[in-house]
Parts: sequence; structure tokens; C-alpha cells
Amino acid sequence: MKRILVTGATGQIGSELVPALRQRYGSAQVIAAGHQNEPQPGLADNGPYITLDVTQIKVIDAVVKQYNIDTVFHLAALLSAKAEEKPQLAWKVNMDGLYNILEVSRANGCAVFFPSSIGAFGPDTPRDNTPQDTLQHPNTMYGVCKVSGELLCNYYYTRFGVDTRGVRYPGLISHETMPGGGTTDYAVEIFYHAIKEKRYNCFLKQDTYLDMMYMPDAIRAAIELMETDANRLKHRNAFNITAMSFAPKELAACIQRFIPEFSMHYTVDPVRQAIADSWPRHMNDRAAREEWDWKPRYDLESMTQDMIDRLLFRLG
Ligand code: AKB
Repeated sequence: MKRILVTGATGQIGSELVPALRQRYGSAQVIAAGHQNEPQPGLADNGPYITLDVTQIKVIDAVVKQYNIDTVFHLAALLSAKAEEKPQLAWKVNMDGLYNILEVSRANGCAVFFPSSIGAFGPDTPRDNTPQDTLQHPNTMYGVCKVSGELLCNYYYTRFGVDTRGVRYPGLISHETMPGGGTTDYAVEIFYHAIKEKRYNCFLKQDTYLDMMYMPDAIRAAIELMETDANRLKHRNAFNITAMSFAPKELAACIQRFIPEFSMHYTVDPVRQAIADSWPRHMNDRAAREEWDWKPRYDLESMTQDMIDRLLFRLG
């Protein structure tokens, strides 16, 4: 029986990963750990919920021992734009936090899932058909933390045998919890504005192509990777995975098919545009497909339809 700790449980991924894990392994088996945000309704009521600061190694160790944890999904981190605003804090939370989780996992025999990102690539990485193993010289604090995190996780696997596994997530689109502080956030905000105001002012240029994924695929990826037989894995940290690649103008056109009055406008934010311009346009995810049968289920059209249906139901 698995005993799972999810850090960053109130964030965009955590708020959907925790219910999925609870459904699969049982509510009592999944400890949701948030920090600053209030937990979403359901997160604290449907299973154990605790407050945890990932920069405090002794507290993490006590929690892992108290709940007899064997697997950690370590999601607590600042996103790319926020990390550029507060680089010192980003290093503390994103790197020290990961180091603490790995050390506690080494001492207590836990497996670790670490979400890397397209942010782990940089301006000299091939932007189209981005290989699994390629140049990684990011020029953002977020990217520096992600590529260092990938290396650190691999080190803990080869040196100490900690079962670390990870994916490089593209921009994630979801309707439960807003991302907050990311470069790909436009692809979530646009839906709320399209439904409420019928217009959206995008902070990226209309032809900025980036990899994207709908949250149900992202959640399934994390669970499936952690359940894969270790003997199949040639890579560990971290697998390229993608579901679609589009530019703001294409997402706007797709939304217009469902909401014809919707109009898109552009006021480019130079900081986030520079970050987006240093990231891949479309990754090659063959290694994930071969080593653990990764396959996305949602494309641009089906994701857009589902987002609109669910937000219309909720926001009316
Ligand atoms: C961000 O935009 O910072 C994240 C990411 C792609 O890692 N969504």
C-alpha cells in the first residue's frame, strides 16, 4: 500500500493530482501539503492535509516519518516569471526545497517525482523537434533551478539509489486552480476572459509557439511514470512530454469557433516574451513514448471544448 506526500498541493498541478492519487490509492494514503495558499475545498476535507515549508528539512523528515511516506510528488516551486522577479527566493524554494526532499527521501527510502519543465532548455537548444538529450543552457533562474534539479535527481539515483523520476512539463492548461507567475499562464487566463468578458489582452506575441498540455494528461503522465517498471527506464530526469504546440493566435481562433464574439488583443510583456523565446516550440517526446508508453489524449480542439464546457458550467 502506497503512502504518498504531495508538496505544493494547493498549486495548479497539486490541486488536481491529489484527488487523482486519492481516487487511485485511497484518501487516507495521500497527504496533501500546502504552504501559503488556503487549501481548495475538498483538499483538506477528503484526506489528510498539512502545512509544510519545504525549506525546513527537519520538519519534512518528521512528516515523512510520522506518516510513513514511501513516495513524494514534490511540486512546491515558484514558476518562471515569478522566479525572475524574485530570483533569490526562487533558488531557496526551488533548489533548497528539492535538496531537502531528496535528502529526506534518501534517509527514509522514498521514491521522488520531480516536475521539470520546457524551462530547463535555453536559447541554444534546438527549438523544433527538441531532442530528449540536448543542450540545456537556460538563462532564467527558473530554468537554472530546473536543469540543476534534473541533474541533482539523477545524482541521487545513481549515487544513492533514490528512485527519482521526472517529466519536462510544457505549459499546463486547467480549470481548477490558476497557475500564477508562469510564462504560459496566458493559455489559462484566456478562457476565463473569453467566457466573462469576450476579450483577452495577451502578454505574448501572437505567433509565439510553445508546447502545451491539458491537465488530465499531465496528471496521468505523473502517475503512469511513477508506476512504470524501473527496468524499462533508460532515462529518469526528466522526460520530454508534450500534447500540442500552438501560438496565441491559434488558441484564439479555436476559442472563436465556440465563442464567435471573442476578440484577442496583444500588449507584449518583454520579460515573459524573452522567456518564451528561449523555450522550445515543439519537443520530441519519443523517449517517453518508448520507455513508459506516454501518449496524450487531448489536442487543441478537444482541450478547448472541454475547458469551455467546464468553465461555462462553473462560471455560467
Ligand atoms: C511556466 O510558464 O513557468 C510554467 C512552465 C512551462 O514551466 N508553466
